[in-house]
Amino acid sequence: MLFNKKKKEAKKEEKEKQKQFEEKSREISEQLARAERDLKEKEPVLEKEIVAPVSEKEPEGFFSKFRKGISKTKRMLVGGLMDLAVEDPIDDDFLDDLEDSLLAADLGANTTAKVIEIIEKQADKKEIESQSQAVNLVKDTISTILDKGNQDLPLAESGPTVYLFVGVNGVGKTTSIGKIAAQYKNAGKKVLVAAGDTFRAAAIEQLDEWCKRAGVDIVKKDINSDPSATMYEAARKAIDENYDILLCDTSGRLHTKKNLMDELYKMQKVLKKIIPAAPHASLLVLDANTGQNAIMQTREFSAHIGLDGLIVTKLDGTAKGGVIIGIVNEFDIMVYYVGIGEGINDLQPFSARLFAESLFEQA
Ligand SMILES: Nc1nc2c(ncn2[C@@H]2O[C@H](COP(=O)(O)OP(=O)(O)OP(=O)(O)O)[C@@H](O)[C@H]2O)c(=O)[nH]1
Ligand SMILES: [Mg+2]
Repeated sequence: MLFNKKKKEAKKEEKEKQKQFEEKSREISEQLARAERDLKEKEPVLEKEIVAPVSEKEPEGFFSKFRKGISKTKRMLVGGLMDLAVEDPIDDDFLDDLEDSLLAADLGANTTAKVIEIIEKQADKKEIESQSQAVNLVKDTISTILDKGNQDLPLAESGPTVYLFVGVNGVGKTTSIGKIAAQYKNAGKKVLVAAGDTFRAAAIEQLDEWCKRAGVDIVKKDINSDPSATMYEAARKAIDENYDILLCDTSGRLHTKKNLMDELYKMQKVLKKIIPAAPHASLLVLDANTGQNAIMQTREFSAHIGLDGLIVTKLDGTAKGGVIIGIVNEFDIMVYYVGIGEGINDLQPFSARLFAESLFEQA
C-alpha cells in the first residue's frame, strides 16, 4: 500500500516536472521566434529577399503557425504519453493508463483499441519490453495511420472544378470557402463562389464579405430561394464565363437532418446536370472542438450524400485535434485542409507527415 502510494506520489511529481519542463520549453521557443523576427526586421534592406507586398500583416511561417495551431493537442496527447515513457516493464496498469491517455486525446474508442492491440501483440511476442518502447510504437502507429499518400484534391479534366462544402452549422464552411477562394485567386485562378445557404440573410452577407476580401465573384439569390437554383445558375455561369474553380457554400441548419441531407443531395444532382463530373469533391467541414461528434458527423454525411474529403477547422483552439487520427483511421477518407485561425491565411493544406512529426517532435 505504502509502496503504491509512494509510487503514485513519485509519478505525480514526475508529471509536475514534465509539465514545468514543457512550459519552460514553450517559453523558450516563443522567445526564440520573437528573437528571429526581431533579427529579420533589423536585416539591411538589400540583404532581404524581395517579396510581394501582403495586404494583411505579415503572415507567420507556415510551419511555426501550424505547430502553434496544434500545440494544445500536442500537450494533451504527447504530454500524457511522455508521463508513461519509463523503463518499467509493460503491465496491465500501464496499458490502462495508455488507453486513458489516447482516449483523452480524442482518438476515439476504435482507434484506441487498435493501438492498444498492436502494443499488446508486440509485448506478448517480446518484440517490445519496456513502457518507453511501447510509447515509441504508439508514435509509429499513429504516423502510419495518418499517412495516406497523395494529398491533392481532384481536379476537372477540363472546364470548371466544383467543390461542395457541407457540414453542420457553425463548423466553419463559409470561412473555409473564403480562405480557399483567396488561395486559388492568389494562384492565378478564376474563382466563383455560390451562396447556397439561402436560409439566413446573414449567411449570404457573410459570404459576400469573404468574396470581397478574397477578390472573387459570387452568385447569390434571394433569401429563402431554392439553394439548388443558386447551384444551377452558378454552374452555368462557371461554364459560360470560363471559371477555373466553383466553390459552393451550403446551409448547416435545416429543420431536420433528413431535410438537410435531401437538400444537399438535390444540389449535387443539379450541379451534375450541368457539369457531369461535378461536384469533383463534396467536402465535409468538421470543427475539431467537437471531438468524437466529428466521427459521428463523418459517418452521417458519408452515408447520406457521399464524401470525398474533410476539412478540419479550429485546430488552434482545441486539445481535441487527436480526433483527426481517429477519423483517418476509421474512414477511408483524406483530410485536405486544416483551419488554424480566423484570418484569411489561417487555412493550410493538411500534411499527415507534418502533423505526426509536429506532434512528436521534442520541444
Ligand atoms: N479559431 C478559429 N475559428 C474559426 C476557424 N474556422 C472558422 N472559425 C470561426 O467559426 C465561426 C463559424 O464559422 P462559419 O464559417 O460561419 O461556419 P459555417 O459552417 O459557415 O456556419 P453556418 O453557416 O451557420 O452553418 C466563425 O466565427 C469563424 O470565424 C478556425 O480554423 N479557427
Ligand atoms: Mg455558413
